[in-house]
Amino acid sequence: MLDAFSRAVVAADAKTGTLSSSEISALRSFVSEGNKRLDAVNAIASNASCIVSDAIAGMICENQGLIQAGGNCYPNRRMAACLRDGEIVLRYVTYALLAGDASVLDDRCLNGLKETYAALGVPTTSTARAVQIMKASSLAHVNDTNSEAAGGKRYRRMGSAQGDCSALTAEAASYFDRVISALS
Ligand SMILES: CCC1=C(C)/C(=C/C2=NC(=C\c3[nH]c(/C=C4\NC(=O)[C@H](C)[C@H]4CC)c(C)c3CCC(=O)O)/C(CCC(=O)O)=C2C)NC1=O
Repeated sequence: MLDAFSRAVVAADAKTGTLSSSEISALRSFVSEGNKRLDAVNAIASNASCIVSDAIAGMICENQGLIQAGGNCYPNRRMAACLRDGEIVLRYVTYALLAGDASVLDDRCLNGLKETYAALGVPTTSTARAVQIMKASSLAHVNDTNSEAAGGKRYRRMGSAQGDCSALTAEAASYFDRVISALS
């Protein structure tokens, strides 16, 4: 498992070289933008159960066969496994975002997941849909663009300092996309 720092060390060592000035400057901005990153991780982690349950509910709402006999969220044992998998995926996305590196997500969550799902008959298109909804809702929490109209009683504004979060948002989005492409 690597993070932004150990990734730079491994890359430099592979070239038998010292860290280049561009690598150092990338790490300098990783540090100087660190609070923003922590706010983003917190925005996702502290809303995780809402993000997961909303995404799985949305996925089922769009495809109700999942909770009928023969569907992969039926009976409750499978529904519970599905909710748990949503939590696992979101948790590893937050780890990757914290570390600034996808390796923890790849090695500990995605490696072999497609094969496991194939063996168990878990539909990957539905899983991908749930991950897509988790992505939309997580990015809304990171940017505080979630609306009271969509959130209802559960609406929660993070109220973090406002600023340019475009790079961080794109990075977070890439981890969700990585999950979707690992399954397809
Ligand atoms: C640390 C990383 C890690 C991951 C990622 C993981 C996933 C994982 N999900 C599983 C099952 C499962 N996963 C689902 C998920 C779903 N079914 C659906 O219809 C939906 C599309 C979807 C939810 C979005 C279901 C229903 C099962 C149980 C399948 C069965 O037993 O028939 C299993 C088989 C063992 C078990 O049931 O616990 C694994 C290993 N386990 C891990 O340890």
